[in-house]
Amino acid sequence: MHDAAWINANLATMVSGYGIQADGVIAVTNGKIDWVGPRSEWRGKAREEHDARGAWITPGLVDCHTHLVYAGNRAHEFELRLQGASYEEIARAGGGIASTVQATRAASEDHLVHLGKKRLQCWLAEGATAIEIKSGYGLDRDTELRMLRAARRLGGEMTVKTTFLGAHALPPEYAGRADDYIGFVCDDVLPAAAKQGLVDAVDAFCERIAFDVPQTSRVFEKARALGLPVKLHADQLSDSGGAALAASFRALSADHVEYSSEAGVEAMNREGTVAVLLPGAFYFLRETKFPPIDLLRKKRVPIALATDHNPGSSPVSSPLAILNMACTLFRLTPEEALAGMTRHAARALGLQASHGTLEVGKNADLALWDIGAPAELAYALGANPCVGRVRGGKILRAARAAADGAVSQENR
Ligand code: DI6
Ligand code: FE
Repeated sequence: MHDAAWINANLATMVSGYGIQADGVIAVTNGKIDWVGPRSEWRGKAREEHDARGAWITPGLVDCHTHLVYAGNRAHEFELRLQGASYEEIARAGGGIASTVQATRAASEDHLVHLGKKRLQCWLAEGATAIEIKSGYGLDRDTELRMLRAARRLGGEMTVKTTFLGAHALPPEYAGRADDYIGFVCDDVLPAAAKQGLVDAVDAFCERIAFDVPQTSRVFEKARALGLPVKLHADQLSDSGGAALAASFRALSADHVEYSSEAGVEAMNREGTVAVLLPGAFYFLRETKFPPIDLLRKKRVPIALATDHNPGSSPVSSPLAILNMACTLFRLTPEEALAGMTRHAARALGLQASHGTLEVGKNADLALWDIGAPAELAYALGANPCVGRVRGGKILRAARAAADGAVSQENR
């Protein structure tokens, strides 16, 4: 006897390609998927049987790169940029990340949780069941730890993976002393955060406006010593050798990678490092340098997608909009885009054993959609078709229809 089953559903299992199972059934027990297949072969019984009424079911979306916890916003900088200032100019003039650091340092943990919860509603409404949240707007011990604790507290809403990003920017009190700041991060903040069990992975911003390769390596050496996996903001604004550096530490992912070289991409392939593309930042900063998509495809580097939600370069709170941007801006196929927010995103977080596909043994984290075909998830912009979300086998909420799915007449 299964705990629950969804019948009369079309499944995009995402095991390979879309992995389509038309008129399928998915059953769950103890929070795990324990049967997936065609209705014609379903002989099981479930304590709760849900009629999905023709809805499509995909794995819950996984957003593998966000800076969701912070205070304040940067709408004013948006206005400045529209008058001609560049993102780098604003950062060099003391705005940018530094202005969010100021606001975040002044915010209590409860307030950060409150703001985070409010933001998270958009991800919940669009079928996300897992999200990564970085620190990096504290840049001092107390605030970095506070951000990570706040991120952990958001774990009641969905699976949250926390990433320590102490090496995000140079705080004003360390102006002109980047090496000293890296020492402080490695000897003080990171060990303290790790000791309190607040860190699932370690990230850094390797860029000419942030930290160079030797500084980033020091942070990664420390992560390795603490037994923590790494990921990297790599080659976003220039070819800083970030992709190759990430790969040399067997990073879970190298993110952005617009300027990554062929050697960098080859190294990622060798070491199994996922490329995380962030079209929201590309769009918002009006970048023109495209990530090396064909090379990533050719070298068989898995391509994940994420919102990069942050107040400076990607104030995007819609995973579905990112699917669309990945196709429109980067020419990914809708199938690649959906795989990028499910299967490959799970891998970028080290969650491939439990998330990202509809397979026996994985967590019963599902999203139900009022669509006629999975390509619609990437095709339409601004019309949220999510009609249900299941986490660990439990129905969490319906965005706008019955909790067990309801597909409109025209999509049957
Ligand atoms: N790269 C980004 O795009 C964000 N951080 C990073 O390392 C920007 C963060 C911000 O501008 O607040
Ligand atoms: Fe980022």
